[in-house]
Amino acid sequence: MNRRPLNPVTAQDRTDFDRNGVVCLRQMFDQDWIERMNEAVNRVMDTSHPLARPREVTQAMGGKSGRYHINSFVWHWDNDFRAWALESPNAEIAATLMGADRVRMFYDQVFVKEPNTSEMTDWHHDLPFWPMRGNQILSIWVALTDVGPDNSSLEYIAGSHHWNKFYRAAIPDKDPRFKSELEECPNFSLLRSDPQYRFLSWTMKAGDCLVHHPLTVHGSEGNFSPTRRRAAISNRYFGPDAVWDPRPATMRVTGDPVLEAGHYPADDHVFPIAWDRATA
Ligand SMILES: O=C(O)CCC(=O)C(=O)O
Repeated sequence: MNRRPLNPVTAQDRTDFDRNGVVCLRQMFDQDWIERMNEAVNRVMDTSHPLARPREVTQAMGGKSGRYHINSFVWHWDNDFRAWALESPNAEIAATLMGADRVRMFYDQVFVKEPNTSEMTDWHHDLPFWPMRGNQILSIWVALTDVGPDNSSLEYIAGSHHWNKFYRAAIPDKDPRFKSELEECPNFSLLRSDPQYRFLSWTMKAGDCLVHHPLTVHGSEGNFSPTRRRAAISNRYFGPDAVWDPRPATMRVTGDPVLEAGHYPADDHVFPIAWDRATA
């Protein structure tokens, strides 16, 4: 399994990431990683591990077919996810795109939409969910299956990380604990013909990844393929400008770190160093 990205993250990738708030990187992970993580995802989807945090979106929404499964902070209790967080090319990709000498693991999330799953991922950006602030926080969404418009490709609004917006958190299963006074994120699915918005999405092969800024607005439609699963893992990493900001209506962090608000969260247990230029 490769430790370093199979292909270079280029200066053009960094420019695209800064400008659009998202970049698609092709084939950074070898096939062994993709096979290993697909097997791990199958295991995680049906586990009853006490630390598992499953969200069964289809079930919660009363859906009649398919399954939209989300699980978070899996690396805390699954060895394959731990290796994926700390020993795969993920962290180096994060550091390169952030321009950071050192990054820490924040958390991981599994997103699986089985064939014939109509539940969408509502348009949102990530930062309002998190007890964290900063510009150097990003997500690497790695496709574990081929993904296209029919099976729920992830879509972005280019440049939305520069809008100076902080939309209300929106969870696909509409969990009321995330309600807040913040402005609601528009449903951009209804605004596709509005020329002021540039929609970005990619047809992806398993092993391609999307890297996005925490304020880039994104979402995905259902998986309307009758045969093709869509599975991805999103790993989030942060760099030196991140600060702990435990606001109301933000997610609980597995491990329940006790940290000082307004400071860099240097907790080696909950947020271990995943990549350091000095030792890489
Ligand atoms: O896979 C999806 O539909 C949602 C992914 C997402 O919102 C994320 O990785 O931040």
